[in-house]
Amino acid sequence: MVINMLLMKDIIQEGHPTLRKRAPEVSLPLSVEDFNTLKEMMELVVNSQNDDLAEQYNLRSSVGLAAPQINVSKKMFCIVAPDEKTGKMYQLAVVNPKIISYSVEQTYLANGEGCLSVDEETTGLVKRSRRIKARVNLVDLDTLEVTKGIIKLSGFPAIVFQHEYDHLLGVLFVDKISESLDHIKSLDFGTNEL
Ligand code: UDB
Ligand code: ZN
Repeated sequence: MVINMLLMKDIIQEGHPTLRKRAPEVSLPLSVEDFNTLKEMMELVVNSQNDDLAEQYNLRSSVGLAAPQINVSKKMFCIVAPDEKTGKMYQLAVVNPKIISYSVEQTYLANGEGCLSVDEETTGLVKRSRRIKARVNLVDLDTLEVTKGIIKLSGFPAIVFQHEYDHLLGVLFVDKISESLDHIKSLDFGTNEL
């Protein structure tokens, strides 16, 4: 029996004060409550990439979700996003991330970014670092294990990571929109469909 499935109605929208707060760190070891929250967030993102479930529950095909977006002001997020070169899926449940280095080289999604917490029509070009290195706690949602580590990401997964990380700082992509980024090599990666 499905008890607690997150839906689009559970995602708060621009204008809600929680989206503008700097989220406090999650206390470790992870509480059962925080673990369950992460698991529900991951389930929504995974379900949103399933055509049948997306249609049934009216889900926007999503690549990431940060806890403040469901009105939980804590430093945690989920990512389910492909490497645009290899197609390899990165599925990450992240707690207390800290980006420790940013490549000088920048990039942006040629089709622009959107956000689950911003109305669907709003998109814009956002400059991001092409590669990042972050200190993270990765949560295994099957075993409850939390592993401290350093991850390096590049391309699309790095863009998603930076977008979700911004949510933990109270920053939205609309704060960062540029008119033209013609001087930077873009990541033009299909349409905005998975
Ligand atoms: C998304 N999806 O999930 F370039 F295969 C967006 C929405 C807001 C349009 C649903 C998305 O960008 N999908 C996508 C894009 C591609 C290629 C592809 C699929 N988010 C997550 C979000 O709002 N998290 O807070 C917005 C993304 C914009 C850039 C990174 C995250
Ligand atoms: Zn977002």
